[in-house]
Amino acid sequence: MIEETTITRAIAGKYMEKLLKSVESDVCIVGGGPSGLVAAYYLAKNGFDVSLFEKKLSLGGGIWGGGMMFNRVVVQGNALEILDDAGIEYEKYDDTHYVVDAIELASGLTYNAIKAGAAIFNLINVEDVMIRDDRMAGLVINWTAVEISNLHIDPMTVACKAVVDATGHDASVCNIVARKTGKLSLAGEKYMWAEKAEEAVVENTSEVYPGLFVTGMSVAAVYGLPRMGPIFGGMLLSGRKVAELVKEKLRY
Ligand code: 48F
Repeated sequence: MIEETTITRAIAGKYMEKLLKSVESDVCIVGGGPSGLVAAYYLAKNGFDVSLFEKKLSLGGGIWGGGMMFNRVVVQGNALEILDDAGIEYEKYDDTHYVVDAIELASGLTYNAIKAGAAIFNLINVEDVMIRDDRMAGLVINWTAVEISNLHIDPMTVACKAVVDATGHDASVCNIVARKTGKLSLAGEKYMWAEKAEEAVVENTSEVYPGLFVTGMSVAAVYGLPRMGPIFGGMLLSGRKVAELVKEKLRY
């Protein structure tokens, strides 16, 4: 027999279980766009406790709309391995460019991150950070609905050993750390130049403050790199690289 109150108990109880487990994680990823989801996938697959916080209802960030609402994106050949790992299909356009269905990319990366073991929370906004002894110690979180409705409600906190800023053009976490510590400065994203941007984003994916790593378009915001539009290989490769960097860091 179906009981409405059982449904309530099941949802509330299981959600709390997941949230309580994420009060302390190895890695907190902020933002569920392509770079954050790829980072979550590789870190979880390597056995790390990963919690990912996304402020919007859906995961996938800037993937869904493709280029100008044509829901296809381009990925270059050197990133196909990541699509293969995720079981996402692509079609060759020429020797450099491959075309991917934006919906399949967004949902495929999300599905794989969850299946690898990452705990994903949507509708939660990261509004501040915790720092101890000049090192990232965790995040300050609140419901996005609280932010939108401008309610005066205090947030809560989660602890972790490393934070990944995967918030895209906003570079939200880096901006907070810059403003509150004075130990990081953001050069700001530059004009469109896809070829240069794609390479530079991956090259500059790095730890920018002790325990704070940057991936995806946040890298461009921190290092003053050009933008690239609807080509996503750099985002995928940056996500995989940041997972490697965090893995190395947490080993010691
Ligand atoms: O913007 P987004 O897709 O970031 P990305 O992984 O990829 C960029 C590309 O989509 C595209 C591009 C390159 O081809 O130019 O724009 O760098 O995803 C970032 C996610 O972070 C969420 C935001 O809603 C989005 O889904 N986000 C931003 N700030 C916060 C946040 C925050 N403070 N708390 C939680 N989530």
